Amino acid sequence: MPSHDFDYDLVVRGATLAGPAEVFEADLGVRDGMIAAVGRNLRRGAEEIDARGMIVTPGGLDPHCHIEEPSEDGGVQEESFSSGSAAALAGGTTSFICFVPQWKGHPIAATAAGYEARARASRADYSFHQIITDPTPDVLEREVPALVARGIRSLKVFLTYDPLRLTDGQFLEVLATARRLGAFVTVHCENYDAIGWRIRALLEAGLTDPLQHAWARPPVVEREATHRAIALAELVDQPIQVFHVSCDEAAEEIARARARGVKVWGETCPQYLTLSTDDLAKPDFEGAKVVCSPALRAPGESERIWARIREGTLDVVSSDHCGFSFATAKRDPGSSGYGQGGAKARPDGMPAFNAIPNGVPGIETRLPVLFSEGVSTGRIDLPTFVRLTSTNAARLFGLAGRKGTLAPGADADLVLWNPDAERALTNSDLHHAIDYTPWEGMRLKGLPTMTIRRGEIAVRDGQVLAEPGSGRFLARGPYALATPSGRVPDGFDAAARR
Ligand code: DUC
Ligand code: ZN
Ligand code: ZN
Repeated sequence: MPSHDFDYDLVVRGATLAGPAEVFEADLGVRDGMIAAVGRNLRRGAEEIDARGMIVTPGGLDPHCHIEEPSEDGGVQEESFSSGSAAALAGGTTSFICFVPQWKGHPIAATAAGYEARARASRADYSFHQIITDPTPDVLEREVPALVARGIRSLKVFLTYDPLRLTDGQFLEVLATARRLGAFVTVHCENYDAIGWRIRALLEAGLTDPLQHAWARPPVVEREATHRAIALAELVDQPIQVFHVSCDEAAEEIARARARGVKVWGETCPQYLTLSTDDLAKPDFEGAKVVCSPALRAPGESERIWARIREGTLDVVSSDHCGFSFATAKRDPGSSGYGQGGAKARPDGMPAFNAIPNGVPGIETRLPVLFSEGVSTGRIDLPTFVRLTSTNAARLFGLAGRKGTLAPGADADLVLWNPDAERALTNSDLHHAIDYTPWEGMRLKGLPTMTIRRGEIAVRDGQVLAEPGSGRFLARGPYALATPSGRVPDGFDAAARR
């Protein structure tokens, strides 16, 4: 509580405030961890921050990151909740949503409690998407409703990856379950059989380099699965988000569906906005650093993704943070479920492209790279940056009003930016547990100088002050965006009868 001498616990004074709709000069007053007032000449706070010359945005909400995920063989990703959340905060992200795994043949309960216990070490606020790999009647009728009741209100399905993928029939059952429960569904869209077929042919031809990861899963593979996922969601009348759109062809499917009124949204990631197959083609296995799925695309494709952002088809930029160190895990074909088609070693001992664990680390660099490449270059304006990095994810995942806004009543999650500061990005400055960044050496213009999480200074000048365990679980209740549109073919609602 503020003492009687002060009206606020904290006042951020004289900043340029950048919200989702406008940019304006004002002071911002914080009380009890929440934004209490926005206006000129606010009365005194117990703590005052002189933010003249700075831009203040809402704290980032990263709705797609893989942190400390266990693999079925007993391993665990090296990025812990402590290191991953320190990295998030240092890069201006104050909350994130990560994934509770499920193994085929096992109930959700076999993984959920252990994973949720690990997450309590987070320094940033967090929530979960539940991955569904084995939608048995017990999972759909008993376990998922119990999760939704506890505030875990989004499901994630994969249409590819050996241990994770669902058939179309299973996907339909998940969509129908989500609809009944008012949950939201996110989808990894790539065609499993097409990728397997291409992988076998490439390996038979002796083509095993990291670049061939992209050859195994060209845009048509993503476009087909995006089209199919949307069509099945339309059939059920269940809102979905297509994760990590990498190419214009897939974005086009989303734009067409939205034009006919389907409740579908699209996400992309900094890697698809800034990197390309040129990075995958780097010699000495360096290309493995950017093996992720969907794959990086040809140079030039990223400008089309920027254009899809500006037209509003893609309205979230997540990190899809999924770190595997270059010296260890990226060379270990057994170290992740994120691979396909068996573990093949090459004569030089390195894994063939299909056995390299998929993923890039980016939870700390997401906002600075997007600010520099988006705002500082003039590709997007500040409100668009805010919507892409926090507001739209909050709307999609049931956190609107609480996260992603500078309005009174929201959590006081703030990032102070120096728009003129410049620095070359280098991994030794980052806080994640991974031994490289795909953006090594990139010149950044516009840097976060302070991150405030629920009114407390969590990071100042690169030093993380928030303690492990200080993050809070974000339970999510029902919300309108996740409700169906009311349109089903022939007026026959198959999902309502399940
Ligand atoms: N893609 C990745 O690159 N890594 C994790 C999962 C995914 O879908
Ligand atoms: Zn994915
Ligand atoms: Zn992912």
